[in-house]
Amino acid sequence: MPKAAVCREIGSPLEIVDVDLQAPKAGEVRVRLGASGVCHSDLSVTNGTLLSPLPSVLGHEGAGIVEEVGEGVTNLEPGDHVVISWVPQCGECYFCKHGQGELCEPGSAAAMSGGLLDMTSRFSVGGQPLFQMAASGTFSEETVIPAIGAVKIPDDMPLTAAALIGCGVLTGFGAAVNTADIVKGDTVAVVGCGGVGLNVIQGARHAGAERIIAVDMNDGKLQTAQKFGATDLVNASDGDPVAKVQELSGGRGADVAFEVIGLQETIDQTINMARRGGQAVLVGVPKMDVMTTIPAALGFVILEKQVRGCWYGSSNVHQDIPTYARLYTEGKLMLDELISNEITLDGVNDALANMGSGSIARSVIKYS
Ligand code: PAD
Ligand code: ZN
Repeated sequence: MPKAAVCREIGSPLEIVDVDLQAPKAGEVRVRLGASGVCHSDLSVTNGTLLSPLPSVLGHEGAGIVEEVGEGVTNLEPGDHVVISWVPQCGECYFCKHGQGELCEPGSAAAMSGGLLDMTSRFSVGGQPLFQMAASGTFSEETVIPAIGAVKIPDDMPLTAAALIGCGVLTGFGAAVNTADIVKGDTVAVVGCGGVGLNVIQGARHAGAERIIAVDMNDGKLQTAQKFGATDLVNASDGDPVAKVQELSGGRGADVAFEVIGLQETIDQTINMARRGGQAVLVGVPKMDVMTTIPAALGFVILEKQVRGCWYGSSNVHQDIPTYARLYTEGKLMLDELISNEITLDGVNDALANMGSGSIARSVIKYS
């Protein structure tokens, strides 16, 4: 019986309990988790910002080893090391065929349902079914997921580092290299320098941005941002961050500005930080009733600004996960540096509570 962290209702701490896990059905695999990162989206489920069916095994940023494969699975075998994709990508639907695997039709439906591709979950406790967050459920020693949601990585890659690829890197790095059109020499602003924002920063550097302005309210987060490639640091509590970014970019604003928090105020700031003709990329997931208040004519039409939503870094996980594993091996992707805290599953509630602390980039649960 695997031990798992279950969110029963909004506002309550996660319960650490032994759960029942069904065997993989056709097209599914059972994965023994090596590690799982703790992402702000997990916290957002616990406080009701992100709507997800409950009760549920949370966690969606994981890596592990395949233990068992269901009928018809040909792409994986027991012993394979994998990163879990929280949008399983089928490669065959309209969106996958149009280069937008992050919007995969069956994968998105599964992720939203709290189950797998047939919309049912494999977890239960005392006979009561438990949903699994985003077709994953990585706050568990073991999980069952669709085989198309498990992407093979080299056996010698540490699973703690690999886990971070599953959400923070695919989303953050992907926002910079896939969603945005950064060109060499660009000035970029990144608003929010947590686990995802730090990956936007390293992605922007990889894409050739010359100036990377990190904006946060916490000096500890800004210091970490500098290690990941930020060239200028703006503490948003010290005055208007929009004016500061404009001042740092010759009065023009940033070629590309990223919002990586999920608040109305910072979304508006980010759109205002983008230069005329520039891009604002929205990564942070706000509460469902949050509206942006930017005027249509001056905000978008006359200044010709583009606003792009970014889901899962516009990633093709089957291509991008192996690429990120390779970049890590080549020393071109900082993953170990993202891990500020290795914890056990029992420490997950503390990790969620401490997410705002300046010394934390990512807490990572390490399973034995
Ligand atoms: P995090 O909590 O690690 O980082 C958030 C950062 O924002 C912290 O460094 C805070 O100090 C900073 N911050 C908070 N308020 C302000 C403010 N007013 N001004 C400036 N800085 C501030 O979160 P994370 O990096 O794990 O996640 C960030 C967001 O991205 C969150 O909304 C999460 O749900 C979302 C996300 N989106 C996707 C996607 O596909 N779009 C995927 C994964 C996560
Ligand atoms: Zn996440």
